[in-house]
Amino acid sequence: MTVELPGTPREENRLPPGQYVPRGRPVIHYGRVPTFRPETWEFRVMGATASGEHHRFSWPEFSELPRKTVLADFHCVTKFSLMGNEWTGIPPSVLLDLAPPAPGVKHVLIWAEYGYSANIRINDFMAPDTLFAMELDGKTLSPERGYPLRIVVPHLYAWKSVKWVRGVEYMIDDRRGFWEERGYHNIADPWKEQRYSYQEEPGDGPP
Ligand SMILES: Nc1nc2c(c(=O)[nH]1)N[C@H]1C(S)=C(S)[C@@H](COP(=O)(O)O)O[C@H]1N2
Ligand SMILES: [Mo]
Repeated sequence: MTVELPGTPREENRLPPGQYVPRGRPVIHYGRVPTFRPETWEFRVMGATASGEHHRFSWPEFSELPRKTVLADFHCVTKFSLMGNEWTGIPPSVLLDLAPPAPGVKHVLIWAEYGYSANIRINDFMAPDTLFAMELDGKTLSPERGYPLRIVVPHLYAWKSVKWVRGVEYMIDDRRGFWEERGYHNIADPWKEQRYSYQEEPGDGPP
């Protein structure tokens, strides 16, 4: 399904350099699809919180938070882009109000099942298109797309859009996540083609 909003440029004009629109809608991830167990699932807010305490949300607590819908494209570093996705979920601003970071927090590590993680800057976390998504195109996420919860950070390469999210860690000093430790760019802006860590400039990432 392609959604065209008034004022939204045509798909061809929304493609970052080096990207293409594939046939079909690829699903990719490292490892297995986890099983969701609502009784034991919890969302944790760790690291440098304002209170110094960690926060925990059960599935009923987390899933009742207010939702919004975002229309966005998403770009995998392997060069395919998925255009016009309508994500519905909880904006990070809601979480930042309930579980605020300490002053000085500049980075967030997003944690998932099996220890997958991705780091983003706090400004990318707070960006208006970033969302803890529970629905795609009006339907509950499928297991392989991240059910019950994934983050989408559509303005960065899609490895940062962590599926099966279980928590966030607020960080004063940056630390690399799963792919950022394995040669991928710390920031990952597709419009600047920030694909690999060898492209990083001083200040783009931790030493
Ligand atoms: N937990 C987890 N999230 C993940 C990944 C992964 O391996 N594990 N792969 C990432 C990559 S590289 C991409 S391109 C997107 C793919 O999302 P999709 O399967 O919905 O197309 O998920 C991202 N999120
Ligand atoms: Mo990817």
